[in-house]
Amino acid sequence: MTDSVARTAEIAGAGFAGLTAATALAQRGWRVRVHERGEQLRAEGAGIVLWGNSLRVLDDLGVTPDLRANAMVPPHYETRMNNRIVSQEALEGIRWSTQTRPHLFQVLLTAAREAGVEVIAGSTVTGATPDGTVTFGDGSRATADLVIGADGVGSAVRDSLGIPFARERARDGITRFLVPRRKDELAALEPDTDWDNVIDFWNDDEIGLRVLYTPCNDDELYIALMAAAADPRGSRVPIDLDLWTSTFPQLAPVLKDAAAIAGKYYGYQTSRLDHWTRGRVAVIGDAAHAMCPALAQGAGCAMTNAFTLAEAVTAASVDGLPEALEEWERVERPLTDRTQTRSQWYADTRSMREGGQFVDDSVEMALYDPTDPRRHEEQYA
Ligand code: 3HM
Repeated sequence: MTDSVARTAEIAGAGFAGLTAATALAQRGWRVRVHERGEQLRAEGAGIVLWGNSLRVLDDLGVTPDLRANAMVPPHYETRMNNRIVSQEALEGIRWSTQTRPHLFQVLLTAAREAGVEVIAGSTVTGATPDGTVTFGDGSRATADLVIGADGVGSAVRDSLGIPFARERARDGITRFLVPRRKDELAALEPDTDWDNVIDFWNDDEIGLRVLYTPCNDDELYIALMAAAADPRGSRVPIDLDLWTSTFPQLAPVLKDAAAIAGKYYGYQTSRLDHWTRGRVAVIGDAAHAMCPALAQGAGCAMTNAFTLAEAVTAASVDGLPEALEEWERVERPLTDRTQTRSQWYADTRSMREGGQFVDDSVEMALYDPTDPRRHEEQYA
C-alpha cells in the first residue's frame, strides 16, 4: 500500500473472523474500526479445534506464543463406537491445537488492539451499501474504503445488500460446554484411557447420541453433546443427565458439570451465498459460509478468508478494490465450498464414527497455507 493517507475499514462483528481481518488490515497500515453489537466483548461457545490453515494465520499475526500459553496438542484423535476404540489418529504431518474459545478470543482481541484497531462494543451495524457506507442502529452512518460483514449467520450486512443465499439444515445439532477436566475422577473410572486425547464417543443405539471430548489445557475440557434435532430428550437443555450418563457412564463426572449449565442447542446448518462481495463490501465467516462442524473448520475457514482478504485489498488500489474483492472470492472460495460440502456430508452420513477420517479431502483445508504467496500455483490449482 503506497497511499500516504491510511485506508479505512469498517467491520461489523468482533468474532474470530472480524478480529482476524481487523488485525491483519491494521498491521498492513489500515485504519480499522470493529463494531460489536454485544455490550460485552467476549466469545460465545466453549472450545475449539484449530488446524494448520488458521494456525498459520495466527503465526502471521504474531500471536502463536500467546495462543500456545493456554492450548494443547492432544496425543491422538480417538474415535469410539459403543466405547470400543475404532481408531486412534496421531495426525502426523497435520498441525492442530485445542483451546477454549474465550482464550482464542482474548488472544485476537489483544492483537487487534495492539495493532491499533478500535473495537467498539454496543455498536450495531444495520446494513451497508456497495459504495462503502455503513449504517448503525442509532441512525448514524460512516463511509470507508472497505466494509466487512463479519456479523454471523444472521448477518445484517449480507441481508441489507440483498445477496441471495440458500440455507440447508442437517438432522443433528450440538450443545457445547466448558467444564473442569476432573482428570482423577475420569482416570478412576477408566484407568487405561488416555484422557489427554480428543475422544469422539459414538453410540449406535436407536437414538444415536454422541459426545465429543476435547481437552483444551490442563484445567478445561470442552464437551460437545450431539443429538438429532427431532430427539426431544437428546436435544434438551439443560441436558437430561440420566439419559447422557446412562449412555456414557465413563463421562459421568463431567456430564454432571454440564448439566448445571443452562446450555443452548445449535442445529447444524450450511449456508451458501451467490456472492461474498458487492462493491466495497465483503462478507466473511458465518455470514458467508456457515457450515456443519464435522471438520471443525467453521472458524478456521473464517480466519483463513479474513486473512487472505486483508492481503488482497492491501495489494489493490483504492479504485480497484471492488475488482480485487471479486478476484479474492474467485480464488479463495472454492476450497471453502469444498470444506462445507465435506462437513455436511459427514453430518448427513455420520460417517465420522467409522474413524480414520483425517485423510485425503477431509484434511485439504487443514493443510492449506493461506500465508504462502505461491499457494495458487499448481498444487492447489
Ligand atoms: C471440534 C468438533 N468436531 C466435530 C464436531 C461435529 O461433528 O459436530 C463438532 C466440533 O466442535
